[in-house]
Amino acid sequence: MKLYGSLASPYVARVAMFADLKGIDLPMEAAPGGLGSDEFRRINPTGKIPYLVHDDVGIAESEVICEYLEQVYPDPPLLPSDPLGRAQSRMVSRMTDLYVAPHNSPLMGMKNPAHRDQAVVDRQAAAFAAGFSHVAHFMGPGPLAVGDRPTLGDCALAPFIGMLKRTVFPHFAEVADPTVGAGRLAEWWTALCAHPLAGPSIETYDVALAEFLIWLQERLAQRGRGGG
Ligand SMILES: N[C@@H](CCC(=O)N[C@@H](CS)C(=O)NCC(=O)O)C(=O)O
Repeated sequence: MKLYGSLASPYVARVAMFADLKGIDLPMEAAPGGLGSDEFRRINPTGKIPYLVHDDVGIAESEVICEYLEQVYPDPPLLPSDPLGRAQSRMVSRMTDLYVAPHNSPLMGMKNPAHRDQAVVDRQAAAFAAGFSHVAHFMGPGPLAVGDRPTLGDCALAPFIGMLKRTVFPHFAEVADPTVGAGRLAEWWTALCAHPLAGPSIETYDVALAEFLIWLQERLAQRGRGGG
């Protein structure tokens, strides 16, 4: 079993966290030729990471990969045992993808207030607030996404929150961090970070993301100086 990806991606981090919690050693390899490259598209036609290869069969999409790992390695279970709990955990994962993840891109390039379109920032802030509210609404009993053991929903949401904590919340006061203060997402984040396996996994992702952001900044600065 091999996972194409880089841990700085929140989608790859979801799979990595899921594997960590299961105790699976999942070897990771960078996408040959880079994301979206012709070379990588010959392996995965979407050009995206994560991409799992098992017995020469490719599996795309982070959520599908996690569901596959759940079936191949059922212990410890990372979906609740009851159907309602399962649906709640899956909803947190799906709501993250549909109602949280897409709102980040329009803010890229607007960190500098001089390059800011306030109407776009306000629109994205409202979209984030609605997305967080949906996610919190559909969580099960706490403190984690569903109960007191991490499941699929936690693995999906945590990397996105981690990413927003580095790339959005500190730069856009309009976008409120839902894990600060009181409320369901604050309760969730505190409990997840304190979990003996989930906490270190979140930390590992944060380190990888921080390194990637430094690399990206240096690359952009180099380009700005005409370094190609
Ligand atoms: N829905 C996909 C999203 C994966 C995704 O967008 N990955 C990004 C990295 S964060 C990527 O590979 N982008 C390269 C591209 O779009 O060419 C999943 O859940 O796996």
